[in-house]
Amino acid sequence: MKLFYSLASPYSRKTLLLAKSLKLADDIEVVLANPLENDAALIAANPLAKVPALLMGDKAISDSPLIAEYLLRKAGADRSSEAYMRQLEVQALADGVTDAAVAIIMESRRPDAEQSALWITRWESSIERGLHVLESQNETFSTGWDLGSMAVACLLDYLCFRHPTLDWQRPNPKCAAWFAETIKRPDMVETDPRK
Ligand SMILES: N[C@@H](CCC(=O)N[C@@H](CS)C(=O)NCC(=O)O)C(=O)O
Repeated sequence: MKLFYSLASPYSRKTLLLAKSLKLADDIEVVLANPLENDAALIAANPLAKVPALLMGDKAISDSPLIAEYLLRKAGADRSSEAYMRQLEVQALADGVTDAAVAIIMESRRPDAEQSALWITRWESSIERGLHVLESQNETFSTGWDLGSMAVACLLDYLCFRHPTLDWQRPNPKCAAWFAETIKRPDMVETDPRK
């Protein structure tokens, strides 16, 4: 399997963390791709030209929750439990907050006159509200290392990496305390986007 991957992409990182935790990483060749350069091999795997995309022979799938589902199924993980449903809920929320954080960065790269203050404010509000819910539901991801906690860890490190002036820690102390420990995990260190 080939995983089209960008170091800076929190969605890519989540799929690689999951592959590692499922002991599937040795079956995966990580192919670095910059989606904004319209890499032909990436586009052949994903017409949306986004990472991550997982290529298996002549078949490819994209969108990190779908790739995660494929990896979990391949590993024979139990996906029928209520606990797994919670993981999917946490992933959906964390990915949604990540979408808003990525959108602000993309918007900031447009010429000043073309940037939308209205959309940036909406995305900032989504981040604030989403983090507030993660903080209030922190027990749903903070006791293990699963798809939900990986999505939250990738989100929080993306905020540190790309939004260094956003003080998300002070209003969300439980998330901050969990993240301070989680970021030391060897797999988080190995997938650090700053490398
Ligand atoms: N929902 C997708 C989002 C993937 C995504 O937006 N990836 C970004 C990189 S962080 C990308 O490839 N952006 C390129 C673009 O939007 O053209 C997923 O979970 O995989």
